[in-house]
Amino acid sequence: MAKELPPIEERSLWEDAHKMLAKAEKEGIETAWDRLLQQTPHCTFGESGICCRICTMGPCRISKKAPLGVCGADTDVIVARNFGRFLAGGAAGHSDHGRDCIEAFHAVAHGETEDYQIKDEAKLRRIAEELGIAVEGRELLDIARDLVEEFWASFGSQRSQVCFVSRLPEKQQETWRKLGITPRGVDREITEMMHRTHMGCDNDAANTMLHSARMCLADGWAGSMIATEISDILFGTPKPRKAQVNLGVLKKDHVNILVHGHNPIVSEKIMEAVNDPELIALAKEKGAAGINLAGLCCTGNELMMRQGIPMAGNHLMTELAIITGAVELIVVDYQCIMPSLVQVGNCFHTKMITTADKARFTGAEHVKFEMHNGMDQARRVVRMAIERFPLRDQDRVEIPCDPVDIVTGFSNEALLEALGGTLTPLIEAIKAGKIRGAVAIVGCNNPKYKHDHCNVNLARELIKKDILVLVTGCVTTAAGKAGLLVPEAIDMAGPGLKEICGALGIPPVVHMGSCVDNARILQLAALLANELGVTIADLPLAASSPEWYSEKAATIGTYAVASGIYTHLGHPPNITGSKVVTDLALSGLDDLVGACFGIEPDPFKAADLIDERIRQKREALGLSA
Ligand code: SF4
Ligand code: MSK
Repeated sequence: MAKELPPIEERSLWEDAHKMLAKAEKEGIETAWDRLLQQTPHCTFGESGICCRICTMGPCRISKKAPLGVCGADTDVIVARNFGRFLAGGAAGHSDHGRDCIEAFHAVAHGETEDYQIKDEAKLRRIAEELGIAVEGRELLDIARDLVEEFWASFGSQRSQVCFVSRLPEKQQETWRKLGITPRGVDREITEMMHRTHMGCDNDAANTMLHSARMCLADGWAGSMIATEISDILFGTPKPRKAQVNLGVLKKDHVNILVHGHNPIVSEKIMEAVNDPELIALAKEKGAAGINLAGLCCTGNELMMRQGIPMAGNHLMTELAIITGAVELIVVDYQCIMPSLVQVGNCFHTKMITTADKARFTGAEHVKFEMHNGMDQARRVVRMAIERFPLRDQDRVEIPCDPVDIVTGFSNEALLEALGGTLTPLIEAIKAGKIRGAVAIVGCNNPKYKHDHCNVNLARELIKKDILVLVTGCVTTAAGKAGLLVPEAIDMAGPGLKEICGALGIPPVVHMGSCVDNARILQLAALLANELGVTIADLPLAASSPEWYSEKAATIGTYAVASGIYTHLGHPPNITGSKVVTDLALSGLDDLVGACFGIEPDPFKAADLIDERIRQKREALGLSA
């Protein structure tokens, strides 16, 4: 890492980012790139995972001179424990989001709220039936109450497996049983990870890694999957719709409100409140032309997928969105919200509102959202935003570009509908080699990379190779800004993908949702495997998180691998200090679950790596490479 900041053009791929970084420099506002430089070089013990802080006989740092911690733990044990706890953070994040969704569903099912309703009754009945709950002749809320209990059971330790493991091919379930990695309960696996990694428990790196797989599977096949299914039931299952992305979605003459975080429970209510005629009239009284709502990160993805609300930016654009000077208020729930947003907001008139007791920020105002008061609190927050409009200094406002059009909303239900109600056309296209495979590009930004360079170029390279790309999380905005999320993007695809997507009228890069919605991709993989009578590991699929930063992204990668999906990462987690853990991640897991991680920072080389994996899977299925 250089000792000085790279030129602005080298920090991000995008014009809107360049302009806001220049504005930040001119106005003396610090951003993540400045702080990264201050933190560079990073601690090499931390980077390779060989610093242990698990007890107060330490902290212990492993070196040639001191190869063991005070307790005798070696580098493999220390790395495996650190990595296990890192993954536990990610699993807890997604799954606690899932828990909040169950609580909301519980409140609706028990008639404890009027602010939230069931929007997709058919989906509720379908999932209940799938999980063995009687639906015939029963009231909807009766079924909902049973489904709530079924979901709760996947969080504790009442069951031998979490509910959606049943979606997997039997052969794959058998592999998990033999390896002892069938997830039993979300909370159980996370708690057990904390227990195992206490001093004096699991002192066998491979064994700790296997439990990591089990815990992450609990997230993928329960915590996250439940979050997605309930969000669809309560707010509607996404359907293809148009939307727009980048900082150009902010409006100079409107009150601008940004929603940031992950859970749609808050943002859906904010969306309803901005459409309240009384509040619109109040905004006009204050001199604005209206109220404009835009999203950031995954709350943005949730609102964009279901409601077509525009997306202002992904992870590294969150500070830059405020630097436009046009944002009255940013309302957040949890995860991926930089604490610096309070300070950046203080450089302008921008107020930050927190809504969850588990994610409060010093300097922000707290407006607690609960099931019984969501709508009232949303109106209160929107009113606060309107009151701030007269405080805006219009001379400091810069909206740096025009928005880019995208198409979003590809839930599995919507994909199936586009395919005519069955997977057969997709399977035929795969067999014929017109679609050679599919890759989910997911995850974040990280200022250690040129912002979105890897996300975009990997997607571009893969579609050229007739590989369908599915995106979620912050990669979505990157793909959207690059013009990849519209049907016309087929002109950038290889001939086979162009033909199939052209016939279906879908983009070659398909937006499937937020971080928790990676569960949609797991489900799609299981549907394909079941249809073909193979396991997920046999399919020509891969995943990638080129610019990842978060614990959650590592957890997603681990559940993808443990589910049989080869997963590329732009950089390794902090595990390189252990040969045992690194070898397991990069190859050993392949023998156990049929997939492993691959590391490659260059998106062009990564595309070749993934392409080669897909070629091997196709050949093993007896298909042309
Ligand atoms: Fe050191 Fe062992 Fe304590 Fe870790 S658990 S800090 S290696 S003594
Ligand atoms: S928000 S986890 S930066 S994708 Fe889901 Fe974006 Fe990564 Fe957060």
